[in-house]
Amino acid sequence: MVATPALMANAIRFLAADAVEAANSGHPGMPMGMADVATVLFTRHIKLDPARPDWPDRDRFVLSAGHGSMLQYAVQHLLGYADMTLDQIRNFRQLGAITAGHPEYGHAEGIETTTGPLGQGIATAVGLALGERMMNARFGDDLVGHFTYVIAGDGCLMEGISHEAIDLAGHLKLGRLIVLWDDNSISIDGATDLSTSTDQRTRFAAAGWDVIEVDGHDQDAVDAALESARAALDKPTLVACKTVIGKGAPTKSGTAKVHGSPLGAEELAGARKALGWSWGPFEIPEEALKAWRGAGERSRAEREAWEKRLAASPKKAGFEAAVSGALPADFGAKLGAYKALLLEEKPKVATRKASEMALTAINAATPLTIGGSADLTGSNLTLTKGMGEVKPGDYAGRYVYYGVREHGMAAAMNGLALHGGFIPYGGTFLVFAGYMAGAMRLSALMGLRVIYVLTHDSIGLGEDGPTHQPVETLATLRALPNMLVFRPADAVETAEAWEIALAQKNRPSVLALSRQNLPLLRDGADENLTARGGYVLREAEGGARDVTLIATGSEVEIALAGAAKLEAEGIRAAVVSMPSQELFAEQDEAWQAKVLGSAPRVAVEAAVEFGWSRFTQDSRNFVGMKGFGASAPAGALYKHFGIDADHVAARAKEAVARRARA
Ligand SMILES: Cc1ncc(C[n+]2csc(CCOP(=O)(O)OP(=O)(O)O)c2C)c(N)n1
Ligand SMILES: [Mg+2]
Repeated sequence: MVATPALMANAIRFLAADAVEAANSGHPGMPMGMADVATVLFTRHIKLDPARPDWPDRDRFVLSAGHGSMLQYAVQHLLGYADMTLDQIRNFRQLGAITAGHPEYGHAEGIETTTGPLGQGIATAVGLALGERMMNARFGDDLVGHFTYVIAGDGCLMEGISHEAIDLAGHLKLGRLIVLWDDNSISIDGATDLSTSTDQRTRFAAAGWDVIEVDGHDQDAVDAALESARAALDKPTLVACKTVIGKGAPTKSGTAKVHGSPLGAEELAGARKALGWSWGPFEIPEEALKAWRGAGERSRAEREAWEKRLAASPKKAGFEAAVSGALPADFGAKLGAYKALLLEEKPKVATRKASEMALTAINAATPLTIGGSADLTGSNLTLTKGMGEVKPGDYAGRYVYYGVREHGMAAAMNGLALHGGFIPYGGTFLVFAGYMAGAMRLSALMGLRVIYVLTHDSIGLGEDGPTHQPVETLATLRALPNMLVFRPADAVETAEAWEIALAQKNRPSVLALSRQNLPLLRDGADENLTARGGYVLREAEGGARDVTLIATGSEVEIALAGAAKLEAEGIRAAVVSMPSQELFAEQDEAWQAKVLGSAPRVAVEAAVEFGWSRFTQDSRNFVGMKGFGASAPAGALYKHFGIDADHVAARAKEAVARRARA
């Protein structure tokens, strides 16, 4: 017997519903509603080979509606991904299983990105689709030509980030991006008309998308829609799939009740009856499994032909190097030469300028870096000569004008990093990290090499005032696991921070950079001291330390001035530059003890104290901000908020006196 398309879709429905039932938690509604659409997509259109899940020219699939994770796991099992066993599905949502509550990048083959925070998937997919076009521009149609498919729900389209993503994708004419919208008019609180009246079709069309509407349970209609979406390559396509959430559940389908809880034994039995499914939990009829596995082999010949083309291609070495993400062998030497030049020339520049100088060397030394900014190119100094702009329909350039879309930019950078072939970096003001927090969190959770160039890093930006002056931002970023935060003090530390960020395989970085000029403080660059996180920049003279001053970025200069004042009064002060708390925390105890010393410690940073006590062990030992900044020239603000050599010396003396009394 040959499996009907309906039977194949029901295999998804019951794997999902039974797994949710077994876990006693999860979301059956979405997989049951989108089972027909997924069956068409995965058995008739998508190009992938479960035997080679990392085939670089595979189509990318993103389950933006990540709560419907069981749809993805069911499909992967049915297609024949070796790691997605029936046991894994039986253990849905259990500790140690690859079938987590939401799809987690790195847990199972075929999961191209972590989703769950609604809207992230569709926005990440923009980066995946852009990465495809950019790789195509570099390596040609022979090696690169794939689609990015997204399943998004009502929630994804309500999220603000979807606006940025849709707008950017439409503008860039990402014609190989196809979004399948689970248009079921239901979210958690009930019908979507409780909270939205937007005509999504008009919205997407206005952003430059093709829009197709289809009955999401008519498999042939979905097939025809995908056929035409794939043929129209000049614009991205939205396929609005009208579906019934929880399709098949006799009393709960079409309602919010089926969104996020197990059906319950009675309802599940009713669904079996309604859909004519006579098999038990986790049982798949042989003909359905056979048909699915056959579908899983659909693209094998294409993959083999692609491998032959790669083997014969003159671009093979370049392609493989790009996909590996490795920096060229001479990269370190080139950056070393640049650092040596800094020591000769001793430039007094803002660290944002130092970053631009470093990028000039970096972008010439590797083709992998892709720059960009959320409409602050001239402020972030992220564009270097000759990068060329990424334009609609022309993707050969290396610089993306992301527009005023910080969150969309961060998610797109995640997509570029996930796609492979690129090291994305992008700029905005440090204070707007809050606007992209959702995507930055996913960079860190997924362990992606994405580099955030965040300038105007304190009250030092001056006149723009407190809306633009970060005070809490460094602390929030430092609290984010797996994110490296750098606040370099001069041009050498800035170059070192770039070198470390680029060398990371499994974590993103933030470079917090000053608007104001800073002197060159380092007199050597043989060892990358920023890699130590913190180091003694200036040891106390003439005997053991009385106090250790710890500072970052623009305040290292101030700490040095404070140390000089103290010295004049006979108090021996060492100055520690700590460009990265995370890297310092990773050093061995001996290094940490040597750097921090046993004398009282005072931290100096033009931000809130939060987090510094773990190094100073006394929250009073701090010179920095207590609240928001103000609008005035930078010099006046530093004076007004008491971040200067006098206050550093005063706090240090208090700390020394307290220690003496103790
Ligand atoms: C950013 C974010 N906010 C809230 C949630 C919690 N949440 C999960 S699913 C959902 C409703 C989604 O509705 P829809 O996309 O229509 O999914 P459906 O109910 O149709 O499956 C919400 C609010 C989330 N996962 N992410
Ligand atoms: Mg919905």
